[in-house]
Amino acid sequence: MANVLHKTSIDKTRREAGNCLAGIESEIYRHLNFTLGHDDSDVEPCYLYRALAIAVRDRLVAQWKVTRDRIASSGQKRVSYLSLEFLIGRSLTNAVLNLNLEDSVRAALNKYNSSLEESAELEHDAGLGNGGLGRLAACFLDSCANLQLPVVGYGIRYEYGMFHQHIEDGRQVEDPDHWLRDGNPWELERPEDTRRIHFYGHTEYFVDDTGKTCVHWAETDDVLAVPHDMPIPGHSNGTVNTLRLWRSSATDEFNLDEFNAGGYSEAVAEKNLAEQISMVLYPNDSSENGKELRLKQQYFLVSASLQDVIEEWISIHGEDFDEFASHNCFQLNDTHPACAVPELMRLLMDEHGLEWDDAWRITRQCMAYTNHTLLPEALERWPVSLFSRLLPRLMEIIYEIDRQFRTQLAELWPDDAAIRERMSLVEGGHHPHVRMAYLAIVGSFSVNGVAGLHTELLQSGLFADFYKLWPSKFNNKTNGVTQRRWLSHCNPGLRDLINEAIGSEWQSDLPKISRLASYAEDAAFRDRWHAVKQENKGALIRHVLEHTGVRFAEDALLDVQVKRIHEYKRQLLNVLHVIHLYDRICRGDVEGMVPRCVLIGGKAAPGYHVAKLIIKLINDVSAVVNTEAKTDGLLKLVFLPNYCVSAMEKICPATELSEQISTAGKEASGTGNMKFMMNGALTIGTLDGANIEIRDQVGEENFFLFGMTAGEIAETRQTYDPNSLIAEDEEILRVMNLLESGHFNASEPGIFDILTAGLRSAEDQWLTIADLRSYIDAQRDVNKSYQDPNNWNRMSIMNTAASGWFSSDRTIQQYAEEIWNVKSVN
Ligand code: 26Q
Repeated sequence: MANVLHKTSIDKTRREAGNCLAGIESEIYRHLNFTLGHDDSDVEPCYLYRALAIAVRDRLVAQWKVTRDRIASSGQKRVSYLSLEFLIGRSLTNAVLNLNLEDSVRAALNKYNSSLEESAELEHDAGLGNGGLGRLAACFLDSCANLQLPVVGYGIRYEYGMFHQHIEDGRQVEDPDHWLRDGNPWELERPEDTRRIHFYGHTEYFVDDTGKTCVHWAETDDVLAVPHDMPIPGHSNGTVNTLRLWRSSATDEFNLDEFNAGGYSEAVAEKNLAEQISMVLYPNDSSENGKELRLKQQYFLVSASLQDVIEEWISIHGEDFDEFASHNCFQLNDTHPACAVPELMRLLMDEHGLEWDDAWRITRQCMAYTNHTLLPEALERWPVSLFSRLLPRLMEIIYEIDRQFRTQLAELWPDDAAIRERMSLVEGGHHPHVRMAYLAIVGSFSVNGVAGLHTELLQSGLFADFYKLWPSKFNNKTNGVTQRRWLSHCNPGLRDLINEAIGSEWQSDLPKISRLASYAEDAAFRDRWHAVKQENKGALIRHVLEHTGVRFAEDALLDVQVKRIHEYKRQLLNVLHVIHLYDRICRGDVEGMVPRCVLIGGKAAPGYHVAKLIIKLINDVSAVVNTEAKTDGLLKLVFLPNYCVSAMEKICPATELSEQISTAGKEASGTGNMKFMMNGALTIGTLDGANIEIRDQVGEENFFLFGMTAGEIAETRQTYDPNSLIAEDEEILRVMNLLESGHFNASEPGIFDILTAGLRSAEDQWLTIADLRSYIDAQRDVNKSYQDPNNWNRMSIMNTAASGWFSSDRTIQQYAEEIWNVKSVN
């Protein structure tokens, strides 16, 4: 007991040291002068940022080691979160606030005539993800550190993250994101933990001294995985967890033979090949693209991470794996790391001598799989031919898992050969494929969806056969987002107002934010709430003006849709509504119309032509709408280029209306919807993904619902006739006529024909026209509610007050209790 007290008091002293003003100021000075070699007299902002970042990092490093030791000595079960994406964004403000350093940092920067905001803006986003799935992984790490859970994130240190987007002539142009070019103060390279990864080659069978048949994966091309660790601080709790990102590097011996043969260039070229693996993040988030390099990335991450965990296990327990599964859990972020199933089998059998049955029992006890999509085109399938060539030993293991699984199915349903084909891990035919989702399901003890409806649809549709076989494997974990980044840090004005009203406990216990509900009836509080929103709008309006040249009005309803551009997310539906408003304005039908500014942002996958055309349409409609004199003071539309984490930090505090308008049954969860709600935006949305739960929490009177349910969508598909719907609705007909007459693309006739033909097609997957009337009507309700600021502000407060359920702390607590079976270490 005395020991424990002693340790706690050290931690407390450390935490307090984090708040010492003279400390941080002198450390910035020291790093400026000695670490960076700059004169203190005339400091450039970028050096000030770096000196500050290193000073803050030093504090993290001290707590980091304490956290590691504490976890090691606890002997607790550990979780590895395996993900090809971690969309971290910036780290400076996050670290400063979590360390309670805000006041001292501000004071120190003040002496250099600078500010925390100025420094923060100089940091490049760590854009190591596409969108929802990657940002979810980042929110989860934040919550794990906040809850002091022993969870390590494992990912890839891409040299180039998500591309930057700019617009030329209305079209998306991609620029490389060389985010590491100025160095990265938020990582520590750990060459001592380098791992070796095998590719290609073939397998050889031999009998060892004990008479056991063993497998050797021979003549491989090897690559090294070098870890770079990023600190993940908890919220003022002394915990700093780890995100371990792997960089690929050539092996040392790669060039010897070639050098000796005089093949210098060949040797260097080979080095490039090895280093390609961690070079770039694949920028598609909704369809697999079948590239060999992508499969290499997946295996690279998985093998390095599993070896890491096993090495650490052996350093403590030796080669005894009996307790391995009760001390380790691997959470697979979608199927991207699903190779972990056969790779853990391989490591346990080929490298550590376990028998198949023992290895299989362990594997199935420690793998858990999260599904993030219902779109069939996004389900990963890899050609057996590619798999066998790149990872021959893994392919053999998959075939054996499949053989045993089929045997089990044959015993259960001897007369049903069809179900064996349907459920097999290897899809037959002339070009057989590995079904990664089925591999993940068969190899895991838990399969979860990311929102209530999504999990139900997985169980009744995509994975129905597996649900019938193993109902208890399936569970739901509705997504959440971290209120630290998505309210406290990005919206300090609202944070302070909330703290004043109800205290600050909500920052690590979001359900407490429900105490705000009673303030919705307080007129003075509503005015202050409104004032904060107006101030945030002002800041965003300046940002939009600077980046697009379009000036939004302060008194206009700020209506926002930011997310990846995809047909199922229906940015087109939003544009059709804008065209409808434009048409009404041109006709003079403006009675009661509140001024509205519509902002759309998001990236299109570079190979997704229709998504790119939607961006072009938004820009072309915007050019016409914003220059028409009649719309002045009533309507504006802009496409804000390069939507990313740090852009969302400016956008969500200012947003009044959040557009969550996907075709029901298509958006697994959505997480932007939660960020907007937390910041007091009202949602106009379909009954899709987590929108359903948002509406349940906030009440139907505080949510603008429209559109068909997932069930109605499925039914309507059979008889869908968009042309009749258009012909029978005069307002919709006018919108289509404007679009089809070339009104928005006079200089490039016909460019949007693909889009209009899609809208009119009975085969339209997204049923945009089917929901348009209902959407226009719901937007009329929005308009009406906005006319009365008292009413609107009341609803806005109620949205923030009802957002408690959508903290990723809640989500992670559920993962910890219901899947991982881990407890906090403190
Ligand atoms: C797959 C193979 C090859 C290359 C890329 C990919 C790939 C990469 C990323 C496929 C999908 C993704 C990302 C998917 C994603 O972000 N899904 C979103 O996940 C969120 C978090 O659960 C949900 O809220 C969203 O509804 C879901 O669309």
